[in-house]
Amino acid sequence: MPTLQLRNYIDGRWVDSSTGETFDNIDPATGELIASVAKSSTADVDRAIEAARRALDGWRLFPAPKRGEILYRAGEIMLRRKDDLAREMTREMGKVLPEARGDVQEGIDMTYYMAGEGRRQFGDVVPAELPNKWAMSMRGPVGVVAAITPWNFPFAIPTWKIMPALVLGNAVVFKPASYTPMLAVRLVEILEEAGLPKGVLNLILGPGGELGDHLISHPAVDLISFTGSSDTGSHISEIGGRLLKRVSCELGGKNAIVVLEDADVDLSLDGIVWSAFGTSGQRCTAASRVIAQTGVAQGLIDKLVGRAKKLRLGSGLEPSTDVGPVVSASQLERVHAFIPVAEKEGATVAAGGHVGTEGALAKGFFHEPTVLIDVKPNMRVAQEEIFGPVTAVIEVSGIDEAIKVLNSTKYGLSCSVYTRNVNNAFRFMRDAETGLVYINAGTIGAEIQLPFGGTKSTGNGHREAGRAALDVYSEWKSIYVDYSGKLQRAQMDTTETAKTAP
Ligand code: UN1
Repeated sequence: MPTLQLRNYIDGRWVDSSTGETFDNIDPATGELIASVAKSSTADVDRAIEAARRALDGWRLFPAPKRGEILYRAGEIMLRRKDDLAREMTREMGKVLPEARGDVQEGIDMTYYMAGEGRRQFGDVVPAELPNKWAMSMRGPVGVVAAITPWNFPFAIPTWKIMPALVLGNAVVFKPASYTPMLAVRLVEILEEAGLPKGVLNLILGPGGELGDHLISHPAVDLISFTGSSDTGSHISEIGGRLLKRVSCELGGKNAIVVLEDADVDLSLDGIVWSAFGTSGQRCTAASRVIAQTGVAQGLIDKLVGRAKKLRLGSGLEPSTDVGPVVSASQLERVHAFIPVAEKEGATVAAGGHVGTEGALAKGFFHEPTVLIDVKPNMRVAQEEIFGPVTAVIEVSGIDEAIKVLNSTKYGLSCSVYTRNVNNAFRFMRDAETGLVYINAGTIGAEIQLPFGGTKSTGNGHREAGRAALDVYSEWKSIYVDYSGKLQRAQMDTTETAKTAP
């Protein structure tokens, strides 16, 4: 069978890289070649941006409800193709099939939600301080959006950026992670089929680095929306900041599940196993810390170790698999390098800790679900994002210490507390310095109708999803209409006009 070719999409056409160069797309469970992918040059990036710029005016003037209808049609196509998309996702980046279906579903949810915004995009009409004067605000597009997306949610996260951008009348240049070009191509195909006019959405494939820098520093790009590591986010913000572009970053996390002595410990175990080892720990919301109160710590550790050891590694396409591979050989190396770091600092590996090498596992990039104990809050494994199936258990004396430890990292994305005490739950909701807080549930699984994002080094103050996403992808315009037929001076004529008002 000839190798699948994945191409760029520029100005409504599927095209090879201008240099003809390609790179390989690899199945992380087997090491097999899935596709040959266009490796774009900076000239391709220029073409994509120019096409977006040309399409912008027509799209801005296309009625928003009609833009929403295209999104709605895209959502219908996604729903019909859900299983095929999920299967391709599992092959491309490894997550187990039910989770891949969840990723596609999250994309469908976001697409429908933003389709509805075609008929909303509310502004305000407010009273003016002068007579015979009208005051209102409305949203308009920002311009050309560079959407730079990660491989861990290769379908959902692109929809978080592309759908609000499109429904608000922006044109987009989409640069997905180089590990997941296939799902990016599928998403663009769906929008093309749904009737998106040419040039409104353009796809550029290839590794970041030079390509990414060229994209974000191009004068015709107005907004950069990025999800990925804090280091790259800071690099992008530096360039974008210097050029006064709008930059929205969704970055790392070091999320924790707190288990207090008044918790349902067995329930917390389900949440911990799901949040720490689901998606092989490769979610920015993954629970890579467990903060346990002394009275329940040992029992919790014993059960958690038992559960972690029972999880089956394997291809995400096999129904018997609990935990799939990590995305690449280099990611496997990065994750595994944390084990000696933890041991050197005095932590103990209580479960897992090895790279999977038995049988078929040797061909892919597998890491055993790992539980670290004897962890102190300042150790590297308790502070740094690992992005793999590794979680660190920290013991604390009570809720005060738990909240202090929870907030002691540079990140602030997600957290949870297990407690049956309503007072503790409310204190936790108030004092947790994270963008997402869960009570009696794990740290993963945010729904698209609420804001998604975090504090501190997790981002730069923006939120994706929900109504909040509209603020990233639109400019407010405040409009005053004076129909008095004379010069009226705001802030100065108020008393006078009050006296003379009809
Ligand atoms: C991510 O890992 O970057 O809340 C996104 C969750 C998912 C999204 C995760 N809905 O875990």
